[in-house]
Amino acid sequence: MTLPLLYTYRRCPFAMRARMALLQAVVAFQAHEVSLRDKPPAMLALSPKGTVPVLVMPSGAVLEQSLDIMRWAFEQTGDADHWWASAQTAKNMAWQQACDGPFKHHLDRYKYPQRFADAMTREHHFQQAVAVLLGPLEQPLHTQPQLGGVSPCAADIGIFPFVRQFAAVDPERFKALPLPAVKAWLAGWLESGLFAEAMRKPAL
Ligand SMILES: N[C@@H](CCC(=O)N[C@@H](CS)C(=O)NCC(=O)O)C(=O)O
Repeated sequence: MTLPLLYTYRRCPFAMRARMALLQAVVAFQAHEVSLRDKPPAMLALSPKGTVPVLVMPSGAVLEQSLDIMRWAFEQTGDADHWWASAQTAKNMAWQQACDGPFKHHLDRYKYPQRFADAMTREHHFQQAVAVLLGPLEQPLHTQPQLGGVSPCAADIGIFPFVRQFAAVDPERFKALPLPAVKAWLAGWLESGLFAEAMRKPAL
């Protein structure tokens, strides 16, 4: 094995952000698309927790958290464009934590209500997802196009795949939200070349 090997799942937002960081940093890697229902034994042997993404270095070292893979990717080029550094401000770290913590919690229960024994309604989780992340994000994205400022940073690609997932549950409902800056930011990322490249179907 000469290139780092990324165990990935195309539609997983954690894996999307890892792939986008590797592509943005122009770090060559080999991708292994996995089935979450039938995970490769080689991946489970290296990372028994069984989530993707997992990055295996030629040295055998393993990174099994998407944010660690992103940091590693940007470090390989000395973070030349400051994508990682700009994501490490107190504000951007707080956005990332709000995304991965409370927003993801409500997103999962809004998207997959049947998977959770939950006393709260789907509507509650929709409203809370807006309250903990999307509503508050409107203000910074109203004054600057990206969380990185004029240019994007790792927080932009770290967060938008989850907002994409939220929007896709009920696109009409998302479209009706009074959050023009968040919607424009998401639309920009969905149309970006980086996202298109990260979502390219693996060759069969
Ligand atoms: N904290 C992990 C979370 C990764 C994660 O939860 N990935 C999901 C897919 S989106 C997964 O692999 N779930 C395991 C499964 O569904 O069996 C990270 O940031 O990489």
